[in-house]
Amino acid sequence: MSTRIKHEKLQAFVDEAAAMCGPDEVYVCDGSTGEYDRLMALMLESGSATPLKKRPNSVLFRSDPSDVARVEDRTYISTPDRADAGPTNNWVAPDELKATMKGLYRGCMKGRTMYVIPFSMGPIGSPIAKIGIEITDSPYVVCNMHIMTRVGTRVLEALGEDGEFIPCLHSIGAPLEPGQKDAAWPCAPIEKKYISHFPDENLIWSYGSGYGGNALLGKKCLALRIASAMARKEGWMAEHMLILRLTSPGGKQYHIAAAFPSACGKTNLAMLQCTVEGWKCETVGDDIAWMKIGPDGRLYAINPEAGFFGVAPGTSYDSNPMAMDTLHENIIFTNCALTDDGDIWWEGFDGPVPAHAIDWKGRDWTPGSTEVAAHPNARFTAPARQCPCICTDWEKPEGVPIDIFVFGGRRAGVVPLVNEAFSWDHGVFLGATASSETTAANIGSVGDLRRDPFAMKPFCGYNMADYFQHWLDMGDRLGDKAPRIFYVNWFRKSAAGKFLWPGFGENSRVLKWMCERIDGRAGARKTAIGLLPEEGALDLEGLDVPGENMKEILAVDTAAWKAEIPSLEKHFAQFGDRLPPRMKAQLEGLAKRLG
Ligand code: SAT
Ligand code: MN
Repeated sequence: MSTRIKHEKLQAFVDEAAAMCGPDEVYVCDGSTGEYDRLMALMLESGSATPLKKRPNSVLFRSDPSDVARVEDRTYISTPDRADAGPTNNWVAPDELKATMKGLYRGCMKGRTMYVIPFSMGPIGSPIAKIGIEITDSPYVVCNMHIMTRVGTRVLEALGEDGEFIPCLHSIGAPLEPGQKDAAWPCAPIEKKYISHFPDENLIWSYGSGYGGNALLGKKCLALRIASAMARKEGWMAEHMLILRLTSPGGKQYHIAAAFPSACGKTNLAMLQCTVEGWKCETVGDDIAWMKIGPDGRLYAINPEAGFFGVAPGTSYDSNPMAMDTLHENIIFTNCALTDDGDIWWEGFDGPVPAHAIDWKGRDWTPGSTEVAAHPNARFTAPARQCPCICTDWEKPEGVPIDIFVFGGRRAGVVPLVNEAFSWDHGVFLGATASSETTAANIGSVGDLRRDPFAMKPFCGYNMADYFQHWLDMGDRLGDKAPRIFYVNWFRKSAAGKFLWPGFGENSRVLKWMCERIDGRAGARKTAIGLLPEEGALDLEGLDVPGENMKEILAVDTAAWKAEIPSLEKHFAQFGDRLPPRMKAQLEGLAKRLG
């Protein structure tokens, strides 16, 4: 039984979508376990999902080989004025894009059910939360949304008869003719995929893909691209950041929000196991932070999501035991390999490599094969509440007060282990110029230097230069209550190509220094690029890192930094005169300090 809608505007959205897409049926989701089980049973029966004997209530999906990740070059920020999307976004005029997409949407749900998913990003009723309505023809999307967001009747109740919602329309773009057999993973070819955002109308239209951020519209589309544009208008922040709580041996809590480009260990940091004596880390969120200034003038953050959509390959008891212990039951795996005893497997999994498996394309796989068993972007969808180190306050409606912002990237050279910004403006400059070397997870040659400002390049729903200005404005409003800003690089390598810093749990030593800086208890030395830990200020007790390594990763190589200036100038030049003068002043200041 479909739930009844009592909201006129919502009913109109549903009616219009149904008239355009032409589904056989319309079903409004109630968010119940029964609903999840029914849809999952259908997908198990059709063969699009495979049950996993080893993990209760868990399944494996294999996507179409053409539909395995976000499609950035088919992702659009559609504003009436192209300049408002800025140089880092793809743009098509709203009228043109809508006309094209309406053509694709016409009759696209033929032979399928249209699901209406009321969802809340953030705990229902939180002053920071927002409600979205996703319309989709994919039961896989419905089940994933059940895990990743709060879904169903309780959201409709919160919406009432005239509450505000963000309409999100999604279709896999694969209508079914009568008698036509469905594909295991129906989707449209790449040239018909569109992930479109209309920030002026708070509207999302997605067509042709069933995978991750292309299809689970609450995540990157709503919680980052549309939310970032709303946040600017409304004076808050929507950031691509993990949130964690550190507690000192004395019981003092510190909250950290951190942004990293992909393949820099963000999920691992979110679930950090502290190696420094007496310190404890808890996870609030692993991907997105929504932050508002609270009544006391401090910045409060919520995790708008309810689950983790994590990269599977490389996740192990070595790299992230807390993630592994989240995955025992109630999980949707996508594009992982299947073992003969009914478990999942991926490259980097603990223990021996299976002698035989079924790879992500459904073929026999044996060790030594030239191809990987799990797709490099294979994923797990897991309820956050199952994480053993989930913070007791992770669903607190008012959020947690942020003390520290961290930016970072993967750099073999130049960038030291950690430095602290001199000021808010300098911190914004560090975020705006964040750089990382590409890995196998990115397109392009491995080791290329990329600038990914605030790790938001693929996710900022408006002109990135205006986004820098928004950060400056937020700092002005926060004044002396603003979080302190740090920049880290866990990935320094020796000339011989060996990592100089052990990373993982040992990164807690660096976080401890940050907390002590806040409290005025740890020393720093002023350098041209920022404030670095003074000799002896980093707690290295019980850590076996050679002194010369520490010296190298805490040194500032003036010549190497000077050589970065042209790349920084080029990066800023793309924003033309929209670049805030305060950012330009920061770059000039750096050049001057370097001499
Ligand atoms: O596929 S998602 O966009 O949800 C995940 C990611 O690419 O970071
Ligand atoms: Mn992300």
